[in-house]
Amino acid sequence: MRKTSRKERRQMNVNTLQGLHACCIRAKDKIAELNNTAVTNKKSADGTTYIRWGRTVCPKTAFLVYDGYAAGSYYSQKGSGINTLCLPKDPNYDQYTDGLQPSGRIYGAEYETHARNTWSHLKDLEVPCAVCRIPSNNVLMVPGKNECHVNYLLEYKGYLMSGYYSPKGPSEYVCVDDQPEGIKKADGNQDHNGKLFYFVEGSCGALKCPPYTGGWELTCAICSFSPKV
Ligand SMILES: [Ca+2]
Ligand SMILES: [Ca+2]
Repeated sequence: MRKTSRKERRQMNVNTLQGLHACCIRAKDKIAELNNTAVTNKKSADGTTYIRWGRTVCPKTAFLVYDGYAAGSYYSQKGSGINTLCLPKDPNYDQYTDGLQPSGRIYGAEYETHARNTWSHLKDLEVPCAVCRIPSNNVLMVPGKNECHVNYLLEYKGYLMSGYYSPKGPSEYVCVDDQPEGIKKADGNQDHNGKLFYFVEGSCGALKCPPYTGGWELTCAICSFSPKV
């Protein structure tokens, strides 16, 4: 059997080292990928959730818990809940009584945006929502801003929306994503008027103008605490 020369042995060592180097790079990439997955699917109780109104997906910084239908009380009825809910698409019922009895009521939500250039195409379409989980446990909605303050990371920005200003039904202010999705109703009738989403305009007086401008639609931002250490 022929003996391997010193030159051949050196070349074999170089090949082995190159193979190990490539293997290390692949392992490093895999570890980074697994770390990223671990953060996204983190099972610890750290972190919090927020609702991304007007969208069926979460930003890349967040994990989708579920997407569903924005819903609340009927726009012209004075009762039921004041808050807006993100109803899951797969409800579970337990005990029930057919038909309507004395009760609270809940209705799907529509964009009521016909009086504007912006989003007029969404009028009467349903408002979706996505429940998003993030590792940060500190989230706030900043009304009137479409960017975040120092040490806060922008989750999404959009427009402040609420029910109609004149006393009708109860409502709250929510932040709707500035790339909204609108869902057509299954029955084809686009105008059921349940829970309604209107833009919110500033009204000068007790509201300081400037800095605010009467009649302009307010923006909003959802921001998570993310200090740069
Ligand atoms: Ca409507
Ligand atoms: Ca206006």
